[in-house]
Amino acid sequence: MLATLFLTLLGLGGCRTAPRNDAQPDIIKRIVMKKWTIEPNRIEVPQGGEVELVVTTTDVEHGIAIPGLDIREPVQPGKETVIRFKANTAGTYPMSCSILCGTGHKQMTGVIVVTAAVPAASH
Ligand SMILES: [Cu+2]
Repeated sequence: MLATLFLTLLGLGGCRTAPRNDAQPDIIKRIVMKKWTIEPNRIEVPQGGEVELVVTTTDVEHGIAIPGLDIREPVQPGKETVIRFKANTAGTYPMSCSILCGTGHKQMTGVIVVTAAVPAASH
């Protein structure tokens, strides 16, 4: 219901900056980066879904890198980094911070899990 409302509002012509991929997202996930975690550090999305990631930082500049999905974007304080992708292939895609941000930089890791499509009956 909320998603429908959100999409309706978008359809009415909000002045949102357009991400690279203009397909409407099925799934929107927020990611918060900070010294030295990525929260949540595990995100599951269903195969075939149009996914939007909204990434923010609560301290310094970080970067979100998901090499298996060809994603690498800076994440700056006070801004939302909006990334869209289609989850074509099931699997586990490691994500990490791509900008050296201090001693705990290497701890900033997580995974995007694209779960294989299942029969509709299970929904
Ligand atoms: Cu970082």
